[in-house]
Amino acid sequence: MEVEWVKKCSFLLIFLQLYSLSIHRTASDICSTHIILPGPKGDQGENGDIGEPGRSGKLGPPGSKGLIGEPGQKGGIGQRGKIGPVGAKGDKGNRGYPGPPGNKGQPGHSCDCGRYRKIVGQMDINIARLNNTMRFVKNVIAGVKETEEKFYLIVKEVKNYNSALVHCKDRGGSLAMPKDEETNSLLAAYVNKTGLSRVFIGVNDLEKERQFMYTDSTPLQNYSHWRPGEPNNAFGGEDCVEMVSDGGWNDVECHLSIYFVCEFLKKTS
Ligand code: MMA
Ligand code: CA
Repeated sequence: MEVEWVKKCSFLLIFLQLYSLSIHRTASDICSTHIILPGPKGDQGENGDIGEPGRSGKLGPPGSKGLIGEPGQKGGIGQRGKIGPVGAKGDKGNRGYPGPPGNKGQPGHSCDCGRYRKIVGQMDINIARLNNTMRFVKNVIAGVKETEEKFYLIVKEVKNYNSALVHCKDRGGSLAMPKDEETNSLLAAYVNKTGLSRVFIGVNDLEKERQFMYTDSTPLQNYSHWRPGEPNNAFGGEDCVEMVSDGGWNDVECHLSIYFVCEFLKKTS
């Protein structure tokens, strides 16, 4: 502190000397009571101790960008991806074919039901008859045999003697009545050709036992073709006659259901 003051005072003294030159007063007159003059400068001191290491410098600027690296190794196969979203709705398909017609509805109630039922019932009967006729015509087309006077038709529907006779009569004929060997042979061949073993023919002794007659009520005359031992009226109940495939006749029970042969007279006009 004192040194500082000495320095200031030295300057002041110089200043005052210069000032006194102008006002004719001496420097010693001004500072004579307060100012101590410094001694001569001392020797230079020893070198100080080595200082502590300085603080770390500031962070330097970033270096320039390095070269591009080598490509890495190919990675392993990744996990299966998630299922994709639902696809867009497809276009509308073409219109389907029309379905089959439905069942016929119930008849209404506001009509004359009784009358219509009668008509429908009659139609059912007619259809059934038509079906029978169709079957008959099919048989005719399948193969009919003929002589000069008659057509012969094997009906491949099993019936007892009486029903068979009715069937033939309904169609304008009768059960076949072979009255000579030529006709009998023709029928035998027909039975064989059709693959049958037996058919009813129009012969019976229904009216009087052991008196065989044709179904047109004419008696057997010059001709018959009984198998050996026939007619034997086995078990006492054989009044109708069948032809077997060799052309031979055998008396059998009338209620048997077997195929039969019809005959139809050719028109003589
Ligand atoms: C059957 C039957 C008869 C016929 C005899 C012949 C067993 O009865 O067809 O009508 O006379 O066979 O053996
Ligand atoms: Ca017999």
